[in-house]
Amino acid sequence: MSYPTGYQPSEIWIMENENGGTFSNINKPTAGATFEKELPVGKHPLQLYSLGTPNGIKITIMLEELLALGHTGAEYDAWLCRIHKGEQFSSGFVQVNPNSKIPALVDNSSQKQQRVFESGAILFYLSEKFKEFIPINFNERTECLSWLFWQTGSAPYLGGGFGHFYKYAPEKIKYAIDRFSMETKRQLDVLDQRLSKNDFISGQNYTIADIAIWSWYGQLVLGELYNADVFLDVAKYQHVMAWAKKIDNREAVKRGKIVNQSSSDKPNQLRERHDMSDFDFLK
Ligand SMILES: N[C@@H](CCC(=O)N[C@@H](CS)C(=O)NCC(=O)O)C(=O)O
Repeated sequence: MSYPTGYQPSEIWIMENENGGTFSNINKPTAGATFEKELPVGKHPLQLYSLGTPNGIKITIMLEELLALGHTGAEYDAWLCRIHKGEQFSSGFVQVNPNSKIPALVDNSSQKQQRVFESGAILFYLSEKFKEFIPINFNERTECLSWLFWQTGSAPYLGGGFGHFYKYAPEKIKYAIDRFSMETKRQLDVLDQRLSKNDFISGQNYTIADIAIWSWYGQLVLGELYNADVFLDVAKYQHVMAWAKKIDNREAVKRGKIVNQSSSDKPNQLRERHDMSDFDFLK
């Protein structure tokens, strides 16, 4: 077992300057802007401020899927928000998302500008706006939204729990890694059982639930997240694996997952996206 030996919580928690973790330089216990800076605005109706993390690529995949269906109103400018440099705390970003997390979207297509934050809310907004990737039938729609909310509620155990302690924490704490590995595997089993009886997460059609869940759990089983595929023995989840590969082969997914990518361990990167021709280097 590895624990911080001798640690006793004080009566009142006090922030220490450095906890040594990967995100220690940006994390703090207060909200709001820390510096004045406007966000850039491009020529398209939709302005996305994001980063190519699993939460970020949900939106770029959705937008690329909409464009692939011919929805020109889904044209977008994707601007890079470098969260490790604290850009989510600019006054412009906080106006779009008071929670200072990517992704954040501004829709300038109508007279009244609309901001949308939270990746699940953005996916839902886009599916409502374009009437795509969400079932019309009330019961099927409810099933789809249940899975969408499942994703936003479950992924923090995968990302903030498993991923944080397996990859980012300054020391390997067995208790934390055990707890969140167990929960991540339980979640993979939930998905595997669901996909053993359905082609896609919410039924027979590809929806925003697949986009949201693939970005985390699909990438995880494909070995594209935390390099944890062997550790979590993901090959065991055969239905999740087959579904993940099927979605990974979609052209819109191939495009969407490289937008706002700045991570050095990803093979293809498109730091900003302003036009379909930006993807020409993939051909
Ligand atoms: N529930 C949010 C989570 C968003 C989120 O955690 N974004 C992370 C990157 S994946 C972020 O911006 N972190 C910056 C920070 O914590 O300061 C969503 O689904 O949009």
